[in-house]
Amino acid sequence: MNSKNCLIATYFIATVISSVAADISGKVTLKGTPPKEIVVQLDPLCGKLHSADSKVTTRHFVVGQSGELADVFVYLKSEGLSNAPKPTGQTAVLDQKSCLYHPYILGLQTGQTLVVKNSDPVLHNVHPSPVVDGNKEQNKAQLPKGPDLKFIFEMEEVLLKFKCDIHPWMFAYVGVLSHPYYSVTDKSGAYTIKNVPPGKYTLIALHRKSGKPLSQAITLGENGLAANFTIDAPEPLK
Ligand SMILES: [Cu+2]
Repeated sequence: MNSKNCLIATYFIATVISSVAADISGKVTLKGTPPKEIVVQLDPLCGKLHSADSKVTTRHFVVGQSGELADVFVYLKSEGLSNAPKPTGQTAVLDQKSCLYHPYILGLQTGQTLVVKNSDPVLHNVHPSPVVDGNKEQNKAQLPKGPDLKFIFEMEEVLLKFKCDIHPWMFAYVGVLSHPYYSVTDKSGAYTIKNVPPGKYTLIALHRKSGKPLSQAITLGENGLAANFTIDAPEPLK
């Protein structure tokens, strides 16, 4: 093989290797009875956006009939992932609807744009409150159905709190990671982390109100992997 062909072959092999990727998926279940949610006292403007007979509560434990636990942030520990792909230009979206943030928990990559929308006929105040140096605290008013706001964070922070200073019940939490390998469980407790290169990792499941995150050492092959977690409900306060 001459040097030119050798170079082409090397490029081809490198491309094939880097294109092998697999999914990590599974379910998260809550064991035990979650604490009762607290009814939120809305102000009159936000109250009008909900039907009179519906009660708005905190969203700490969103649990299905068989313990399926939503809003668990499942992600890979960043060790060994310094060569992970950078954000592709696709944005993440956080919306304000009926005076609540949607979603409640979401993931974001460092350097990726988070678009915050206001779908409400109500003024909101978007106040990301990071605690990690290098992530900027900001506080921006957003007019009723006003233009989108955009935020970028440069440092990992799990979880970074968003709040609204006008409506003290409004919170969202953003898992900011330096790589794109994260997911949030849906109402069936299911998550999928897509297109991960094969390797050894630490997989972490974090539910904001359940104490310590759980972790599993995993070895991901080309065929993907299933990994489930069971999270204990916190002990009731005595
Ligand atoms: Cu608000």
